[in-house]
Amino acid sequence: MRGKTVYVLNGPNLNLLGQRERAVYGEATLQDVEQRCRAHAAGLGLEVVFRQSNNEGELIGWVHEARDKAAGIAINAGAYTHTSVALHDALRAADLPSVELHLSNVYKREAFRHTSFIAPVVNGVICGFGVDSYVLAISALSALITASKKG
Ligand code: CA2
Repeated sequence: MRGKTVYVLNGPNLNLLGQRERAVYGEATLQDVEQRCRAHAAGLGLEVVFRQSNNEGELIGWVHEARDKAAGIAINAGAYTHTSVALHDALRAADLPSVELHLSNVYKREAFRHTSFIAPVVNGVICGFGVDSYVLAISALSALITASKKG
């Protein structure tokens, strides 16, 4: 049901979580992240559609789909965060409550990760808390959805 569904979208290379670069991204696999998201969302009365793609166009298609099927979007766009005008345009057009999130604190890292093409078109950004960034993003999304229903 649209009003209770949130899309949690994951961009390129996040399928490798828990397998490589554990010092940067932690031990959890993407499947572990999905389970954490589902459990946390259930406690808030929300259902999760959880997806990952290495393809920019597929991510954009899911943002379009969310417009009709979801109450909000949490997105870790991976490296597309720092490059994608197309994702910026899609999120702006979706016009849903939305949160950008990152596992790592991108501001402690290379300068090219300090720019987000997505941040200007989402409600807020969460980064640097590992898998908890997903949990925090879902909590924020839940509050945004509740507030948008009242408005
Ligand atoms: O910190 C994040 O969540 C990022 O979105 C992760 C992206 C990175 O490009 C962003 O700047 C910050 C990279 C995801 C790649 O994930 C990997 C996981 C394991 C091994 C290799 C890559």
